[in-house]
Amino acid sequence: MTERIRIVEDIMGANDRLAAQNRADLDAAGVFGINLMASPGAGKTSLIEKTLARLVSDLRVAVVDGDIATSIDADRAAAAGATAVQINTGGDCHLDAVMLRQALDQLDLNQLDLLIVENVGNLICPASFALGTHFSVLIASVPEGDDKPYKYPAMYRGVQALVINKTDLQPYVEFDLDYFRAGVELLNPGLVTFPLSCRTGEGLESWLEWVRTQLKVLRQE
Ligand SMILES: Nc1nc2c(ncn2[C@@H]2O[C@H](COP(=O)(O)OP(=O)(O)OP(=O)(O)O)[C@@H](O)[C@H]2O)c(=O)[nH]1
Ligand SMILES: [Mg+2]
Repeated sequence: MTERIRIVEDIMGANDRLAAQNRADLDAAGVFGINLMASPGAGKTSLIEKTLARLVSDLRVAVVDGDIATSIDADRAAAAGATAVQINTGGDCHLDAVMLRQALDQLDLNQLDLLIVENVGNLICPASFALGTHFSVLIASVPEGDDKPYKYPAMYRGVQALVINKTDLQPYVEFDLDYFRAGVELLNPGLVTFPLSCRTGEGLESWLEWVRTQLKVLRQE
């Protein structure tokens, strides 16, 4: 038992060391990195598309897409104007720092402003693996249900911003926003939250402003 724990600690330690190296490389190039996590279908690629549509005219953006098998999402990101790198995890349910390292090696960081990583759709495993990005952002979506903070606490605890997507569906599904927010507040008090709809565009502006501001803050440090 003791031995098994030590091995797990070694693996996580190695991941964290490589994540620190990834972060150092992003910092050196002044690239703001976001690790976008969510359950399958919450709207990660949709938010990336909407973000690119508004930002690629003045920012140079790369998207690293983690998926179990296909390149569908990376193709969508490329079509929306990003430099896109696909990582197929071959079945793994999360990205790790080694995989991001391999993707960064394919990019010229000095030619970028923003890096968006789309993690594998999953509310459990991605929470355990640091990548080296500056912020982890979780997308919850209204049809998933208002109990998700209570059921997946590690994910909600470990992020620096929260998007609540598909607000256009609120009239049609049972989603108690107060109950949802109370769960978030217990786990991650004061978490910056952006309710929005990728479908209608409502609420997107505050999200885009936050991304722009974080990039400015990074470059002033
Ligand atoms: N009604 C509504 N549908 C949305 C919204 N955002 C995304 N969708 C739809 O939700 C579905 C999944 O969106 P994606 O952006 O592919 O979700 P994803 O999180 O990238 O999915 P995976 O990569 O497979 O985990 C698509 O049919 C989108 O059109 C929204 O704001 N409102
Ligand atoms: Mg996707």
